[in-house]
Amino acid sequence: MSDLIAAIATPPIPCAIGILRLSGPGAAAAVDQVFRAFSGRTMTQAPDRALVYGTLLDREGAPIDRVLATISRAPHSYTGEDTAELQCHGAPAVLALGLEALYAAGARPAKPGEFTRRAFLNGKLDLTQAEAVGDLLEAQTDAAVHTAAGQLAGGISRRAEEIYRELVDLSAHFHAVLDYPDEDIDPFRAETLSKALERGENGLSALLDTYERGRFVARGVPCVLAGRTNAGKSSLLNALLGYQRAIVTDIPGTTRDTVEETVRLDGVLLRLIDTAGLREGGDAVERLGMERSRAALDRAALALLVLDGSVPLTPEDKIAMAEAQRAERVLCVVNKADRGTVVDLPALRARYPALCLVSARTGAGLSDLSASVAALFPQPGAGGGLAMLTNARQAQAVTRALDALREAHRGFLAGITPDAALTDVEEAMGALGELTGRTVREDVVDRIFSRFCVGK
Ligand SMILES: Nc1nc2c(ncn2[C@@H]2O[C@H](COP(=O)(O)OP(=O)(O)OP(=O)(O)O)[C@@H](O)[C@H]2O)c(=O)[nH]1
Ligand SMILES: [Mg+2]
Repeated sequence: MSDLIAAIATPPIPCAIGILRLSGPGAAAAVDQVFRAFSGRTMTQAPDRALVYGTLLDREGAPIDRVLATISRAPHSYTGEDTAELQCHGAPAVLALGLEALYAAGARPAKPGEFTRRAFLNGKLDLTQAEAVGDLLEAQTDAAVHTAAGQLAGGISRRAEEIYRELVDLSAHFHAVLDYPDEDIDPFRAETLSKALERGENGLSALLDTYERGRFVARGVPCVLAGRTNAGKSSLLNALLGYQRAIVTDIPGTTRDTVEETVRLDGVLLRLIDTAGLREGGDAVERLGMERSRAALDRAALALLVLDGSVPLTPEDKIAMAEAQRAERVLCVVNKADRGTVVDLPALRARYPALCLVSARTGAGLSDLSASVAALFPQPGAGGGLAMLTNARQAQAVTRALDALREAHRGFLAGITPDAALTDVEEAMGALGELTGRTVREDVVDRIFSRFCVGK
């Protein structure tokens, strides 16, 4: 049995409108204790989802604001329960008094994400949709908004559900054949099983293929600025950010620790990591910094390899060029173009198909750099097949389902009995159930919703 929860759903700063939100049994009755409609009618009598104008009262019954109240009755609400909203002036003190009055009227404070959690428990959203709500709140680019919106609209759930249903049919049919040998049921054909498994595998691996892009869109591309000391890595970071984030000097070894900032380049969100310049020697601090540089490169989807193009390449550039290969992709950035370029550009172009000539000092070439990054990470547009996996939990569930189906298929082709293969099919169904939340452990649910803010 669920109880009545209340929260302030808007940020605690003076703003145009602030919203108090309630969900659970008795929501309308609680509002009636803190709100007087100018019409004289109570909210318990008010029609569903109509805006009612009136006065908000504090817990002593003193008027504190003029507000709009609305009731959405179960099951036609965000949470699937009776819910109420009070749209007040966005005054933090008014909202705090209003919330206190709601507590006095029987509500208790909502926990982080509890409204959305209830929506999930009441079947209003599945787990991937609930996660999409979180992604939408945190979206920093157009593509991230579109991806979260696609997931919220059920893009992933639909694809997972199609595969799930096919596997349910398969195992139901099979159990029927096994359990009722005397009944007139179509015999189970090996070919049917094999085909169905193959369809499931194809669907799941297509879904899994969306993960890398989906993750980059939702969380940003991990991108490391690599290069020898004094190549201009920190200058480039500052130029891309548009302010002096990192210290720049002409002393080699200026940057010693990693510095991380997010930046949007042509719609691509980059988690840009400035690192200690790579060179032989250096003091103990610098050497530790270089270890961090290497570790960052190992995790990077992109290295921006910064070279000082105004002087010939040095042995330290060669070290940096080799280290940059640790990243999944390398974009070569030939810097200091304002001083003239003496490095052998054709030779570099032959080695690095993605290459840009820039000046971190004047800003020349930075728009080309943005375009080159965008070309490496094409962003999905609005409505363009947006069912993308965006987090590790989703990817792990799909991977488990796919592995189980492959196992079933392998075993089946190797001649193990179909009922043994079906055990693996059922394992795949379990993993798909976890993806959408049909079957999911309580602690996993806790973790997902604890990421949300109070009032969401
Ligand atoms: N003329 C010119 N000078 C630049 C440019 N970019 C950087 N510099 C200069 O090069 C020197 C080194 O720049 P940094 O950005 O500190 O180089 P870094 O690669 O971060 O160096 P470390 O942190 O020591 O590894 C500074 O004196 C900068 O002003 C550029 O595009 N043109
Ligand atoms: Mg630096």
